[in-house]
Amino acid sequence: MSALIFDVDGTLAETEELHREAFNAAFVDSGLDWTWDRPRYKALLAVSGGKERLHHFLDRDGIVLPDAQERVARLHALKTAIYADRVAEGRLVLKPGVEALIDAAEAAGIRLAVATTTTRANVDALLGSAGIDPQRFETMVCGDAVARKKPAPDVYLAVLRALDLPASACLAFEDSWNGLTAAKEAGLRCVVTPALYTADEDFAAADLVVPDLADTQRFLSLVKGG
Ligand code: XBP
Ligand code: MG
Repeated sequence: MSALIFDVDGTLAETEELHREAFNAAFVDSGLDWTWDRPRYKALLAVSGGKERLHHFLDRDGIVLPDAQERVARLHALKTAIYADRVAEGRLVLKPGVEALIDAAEAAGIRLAVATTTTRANVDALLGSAGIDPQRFETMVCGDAVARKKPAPDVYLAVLRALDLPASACLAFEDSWNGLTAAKEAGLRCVVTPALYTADEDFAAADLVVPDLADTQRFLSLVKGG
């Protein structure tokens, strides 16, 4: 048996501009005069996880927020709701080759999984808007389910445990250095499709760097008979 393990943001779809838009909308709705433009968001993306990114922003900019833990959690919940609404409006499309690869893997009896830093709500919103049943993924491990987010390997190790498969029987798909590092530290081979905010990152550790996932048979051949 073998499996494909997908990252979400930047891999299934180009999502980070919509995340940035949702963060900024949450700031406005919360009466905060913060704005994350593209250069600032690019720098903040070094930290995976929306809540961790907010705390990093506060620390980096020396912003002291009373009850910061609670305020950040509330702010992130609002951002997540705004993001899900905008995804439901059809603002995102899957990246080239993603749906065909999912279909072909299933037809070949290759199992599917998700290993992401974002929330399950965001994954369901994206898959729902793309008309893909989340149940097609045998297991999904999302950011808050593990102690350490990417680049730590925790989400990938949790997926391998859930699949009861060795890393050698699986193939990971990522878009960022954080994600690639997490996959490699879990012992996985990893295909990288760089995204808008990650195109200039270091992918030397990747097993393959391709512009998109259109070459379905190439990826399936890497895990067939696994
Ligand atoms: C990318 C991330 C996430 C998103 C924002 O996740 O680091 O934090 O930027 O989503 P992935 P949240 O592992 O799928 O590339 O605000 O829900 O964290
Ligand atoms: Mg990603």
